[in-house]
Amino acid sequence: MQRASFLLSVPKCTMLPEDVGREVAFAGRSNSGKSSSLNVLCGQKNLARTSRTPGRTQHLVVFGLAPSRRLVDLPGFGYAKVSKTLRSHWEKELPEYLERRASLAGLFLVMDCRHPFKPQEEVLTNWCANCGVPMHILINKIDKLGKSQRARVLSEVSQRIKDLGTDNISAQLFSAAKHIGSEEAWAVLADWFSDEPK
Ligand SMILES: Nc1nc2c(ncn2[C@@H]2O[C@H](COP(=O)(O)OP(=O)(O)OP(=O)(O)O)[C@@H](O)[C@H]2O)c(=O)[nH]1
Ligand SMILES: [Mg+2]
Repeated sequence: MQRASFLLSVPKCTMLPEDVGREVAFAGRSNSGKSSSLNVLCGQKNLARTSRTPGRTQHLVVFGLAPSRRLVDLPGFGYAKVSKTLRSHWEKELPEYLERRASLAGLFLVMDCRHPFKPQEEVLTNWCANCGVPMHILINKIDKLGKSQRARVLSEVSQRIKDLGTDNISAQLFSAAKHIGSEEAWAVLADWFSDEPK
């Protein structure tokens, strides 16, 4: 992960690198901390660009880890102020990426712990449950919560997953700001990127 380096940034799935090997994508609402989480897990401060202003990541941004192993930082969804044209572009492009990308080994869904499971997050989670694409939820920004609130949000999210009756979705508490939860997340990535058959 520490050797991750920027490969390319593209507005369309058709411009992505060849669809071989394995890829893990970071998805979630705008401003949930996708780019920050990716940086923390790669141990590099400024690998993916982050910002206080939602709508920062506007392309599919691809980072290479090793030959045929990639991370993809996806544009966030749910940000009303992004132009209508850009929003409708991503509403088409994101499903295209999720449905067509054969090398997609799994999705990291980065959620803000203060309001988990907004409608689009629900849609994405249901989609993964139905298609069997592995999903790992980072319940991010837990530095904003006290101990009992952390436990409550984890149990709420775990219950939602249980209700879906699937075993390809998992969740954990995380804080990109305070570097909490990296070991658990690395273990998931190591599993998804391993050479074992999918
Ligand atoms: N307190 C706190 N702030 C965080 C955490 N993770 C990210 N942030 C802040 O949240 C804001 C958004 O972070 P980004 O990583 O740019 O979010 P993103 O999901 O990539 O956003 P888009 O690219 O716009 O979709 C920044 O101001 C980060 O510093 C966290 O764990 N705790
Ligand atoms: Mg981003």
